[in-house]
Amino acid sequence: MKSVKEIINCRVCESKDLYTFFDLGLLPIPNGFLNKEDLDEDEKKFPLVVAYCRSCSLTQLKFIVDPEIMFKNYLYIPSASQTRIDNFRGLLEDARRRIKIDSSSLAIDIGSNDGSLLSVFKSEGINVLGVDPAENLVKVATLNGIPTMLGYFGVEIARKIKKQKGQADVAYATNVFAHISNIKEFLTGVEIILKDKGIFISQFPYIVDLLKENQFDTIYHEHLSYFSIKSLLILTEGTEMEIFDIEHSELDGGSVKVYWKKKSNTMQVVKAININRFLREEERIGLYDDKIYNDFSKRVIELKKSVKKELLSLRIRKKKIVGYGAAAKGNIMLNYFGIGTKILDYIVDSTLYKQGKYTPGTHIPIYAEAKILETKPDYVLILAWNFKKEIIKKNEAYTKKGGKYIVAIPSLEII
Ligand code: JHZ
Ligand code: ZN
Repeated sequence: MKSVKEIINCRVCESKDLYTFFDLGLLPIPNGFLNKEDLDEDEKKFPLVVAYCRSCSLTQLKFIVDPEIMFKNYLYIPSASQTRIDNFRGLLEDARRRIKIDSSSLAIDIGSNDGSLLSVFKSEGINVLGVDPAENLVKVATLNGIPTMLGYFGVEIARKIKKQKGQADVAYATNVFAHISNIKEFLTGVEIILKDKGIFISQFPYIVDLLKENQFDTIYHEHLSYFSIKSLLILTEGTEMEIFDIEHSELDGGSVKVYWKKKSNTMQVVKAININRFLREEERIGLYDDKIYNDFSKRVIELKKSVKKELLSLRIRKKKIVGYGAAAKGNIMLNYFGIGTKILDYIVDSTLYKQGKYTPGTHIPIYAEAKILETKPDYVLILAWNFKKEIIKKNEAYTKKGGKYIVAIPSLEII
């Protein structure tokens, strides 16, 4: 694939009626952390433009970057955040409430990263298998005892799994559904790896929360699609899979857990009630009209001005500010707002792989979390705002010494 491809037809319904509502400009890929020796080199930047399909209501990127550039060597790991690990435990319980899972069951995680979700299953004696395209993470997961296949999930790898490992009782895709270009082929793959009575659970940030809470920084090159429930239902029409339940979750500032089964599976389900509730709410807030998208863009432009103004005024008063959480979304905020080393001295992050590196585009150095107490900055800008609670709780010692926090999403707040 060429390094960037323009999208003309909607990924779900093929319509050309894509309404571009927000353009963040040219940005580096959000997990493209740099080594010191790379800092003088020309960094690749890619367009970040988002559009809404007026026909099926799928929000999607107008330009997609070659996945090999983004995922081959991947520095994001879910296990760096306790809240995420807790959510993984919940996902096992979610499955258990719907099907029988025991030591004869197989759980497959698509986009299994370092194997964190499957570790929960393994610790309970359940058979596991991961699939992930990141060479570095497949090595880590395998070393941790989580068997993991290297590759992008689709029909081909699904056939291989079915032949070599058998079919799954439960399959997951957490924060990976949005990353898939050929989503129909992906669902065909899911159908292949599932037992007839098996279920598939996908979890991803929900477009309604994104728009309502000004979460513009979760729009980035990795996230090709921002699903509404309506668009998901249209997607399933041409596949062998169907949705039988949906739940909202607080994770990542608002995400949805979508439960799927094979159309041929006649198990008893709650289906219509929950799904219709989501559809009614989408209709009520105007998710199928341009206005909500235009209003969002206007608010984000205002947010950019107010946050930048506040940070600059603190710097003029010689206040020391640092960042917390070198999240992908953090890199979008820093680049789009134009926050660099003149504003932030450094960023801390619990991910070992990110420490010692520099943020893409803005070149801010990343250290371990302990640096906050060593240097006692006046303000900490929480870039991983989705984990605000966990971060503030963990840093009581800093707060006790008079440390303050700044959060920019959903709106500017000083704590
Ligand atoms: P976090 C990733 O985005 C990438 P990111 C991906 N594309 C996706 O879809 C989303 O996740 C959901 C650090 N941290 O998880 C760890 C601390 O240092 O919000 C992480 O680097 N101390 C797959 O990167 C970052 O913050 C802490 O106490 O935006 C959080 O990144 C905690 C809680 C976190 O995902
Ligand atoms: Zn569409």
